[in-house]
Amino acid sequence: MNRIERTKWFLDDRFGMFIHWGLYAIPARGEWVRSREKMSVEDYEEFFEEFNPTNYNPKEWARAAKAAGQKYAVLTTKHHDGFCLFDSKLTDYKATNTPAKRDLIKEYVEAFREEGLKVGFYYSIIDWYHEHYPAFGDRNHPMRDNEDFKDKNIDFDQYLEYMHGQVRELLTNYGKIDIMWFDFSYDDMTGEKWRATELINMIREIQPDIIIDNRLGGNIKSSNPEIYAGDFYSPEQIVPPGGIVDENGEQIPWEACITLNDNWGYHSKDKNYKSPKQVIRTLVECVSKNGNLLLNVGPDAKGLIPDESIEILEVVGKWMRRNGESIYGCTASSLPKPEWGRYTQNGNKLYAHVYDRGIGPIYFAGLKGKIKKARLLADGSELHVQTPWMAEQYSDIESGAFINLAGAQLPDEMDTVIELELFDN
Ligand code: FHN
Repeated sequence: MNRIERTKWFLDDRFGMFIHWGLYAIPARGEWVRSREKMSVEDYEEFFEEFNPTNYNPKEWARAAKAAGQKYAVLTTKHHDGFCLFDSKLTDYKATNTPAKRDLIKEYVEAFREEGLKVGFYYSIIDWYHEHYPAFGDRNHPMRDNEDFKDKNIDFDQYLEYMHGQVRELLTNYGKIDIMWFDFSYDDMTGEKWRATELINMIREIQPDIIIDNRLGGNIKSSNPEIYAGDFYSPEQIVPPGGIVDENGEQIPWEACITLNDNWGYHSKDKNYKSPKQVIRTLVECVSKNGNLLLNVGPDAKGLIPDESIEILEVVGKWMRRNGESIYGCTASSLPKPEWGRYTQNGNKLYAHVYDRGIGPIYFAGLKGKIKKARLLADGSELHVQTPWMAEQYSDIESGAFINLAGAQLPDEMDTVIELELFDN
């Protein structure tokens, strides 16, 4: 399979759930708490000894994702702190050795598969726990300034054996995995520093159809990318203004990963949540630029997704139930972005995402004589294409078409979608 074949389902599904969860949910100050506070592994140990998410039920997570219209999920199997949510045979620093005594990844995979979602694994190639991962002088390591770590004997190959071995475990022990989400390369810690070619060859041997992000390094935008440059680009906390194309101007798969508040991992004081409208319009913007949205939740130490996140996902899901056809299987339209919102398209179905009601009819530049029929997507109700009185005297109607919307306000102020069936060319 080549990248286009491998990523077809991914580009159809468009919308996934990112889940950042681990020991850092107990201090509840985000997943970088050890680095930010230069916390020793000894000080962090209390969380290992305490971790027991008694309310962890991944079936609930899966149902919330499905109800939100998310088609796949990516869960942290190990974040930078090195704590493994899965029963790795290569370390004792794992959930099965905490009071939880559970393989949290096994339960996640089974629950999300049961709900019909595809499953992905996030795996941090950075590891602040492993003794042979560089610490003193590293850009991010919690012990980067600690002189006690200055003369440590680091045999990075021992770390790489561990890292490659864990990836093998993850892709061997949990059935078919759909996405491998590595995170992240930096400075000279990139590409073959990770023995990335060897890693990818091993992955492709075990799970040939799996898709992989671009954070092992290399240049996915090259016309001849390295084998480890990835299947999709992974912009973070941003929707790339012009989408993402390779050096030949060809579209490449991309997925924007975005938090609901300002933290990936649980942060009890971070109440700066985005609105459902912002989430819906971000998803539409991604699709209108040929991209996906991976929307993050950070469950708490008990294993519950924060109520604020659940409430946002419920509103998004309600919109998706009525308007999901304008997302799934859709891509950018060749039409320029209209003043009142955005377009997404799927074959001869053009979806007009109207954000600004304006007054009078909605104007569709370039679509004169091209619209076979128009419907309000949410309820299927008929809309009429008609040129208003005198319009020919004062508007550019050489190319445009008008559709009347009843009422001064939009039916859905978050995003009113008009489905335009176009005549076949
Ligand atoms: O450092 C990580 C961060 O904790 C989080 O996992 C994000 C998600 O893509 N990736 C890295 C950079 O922010």
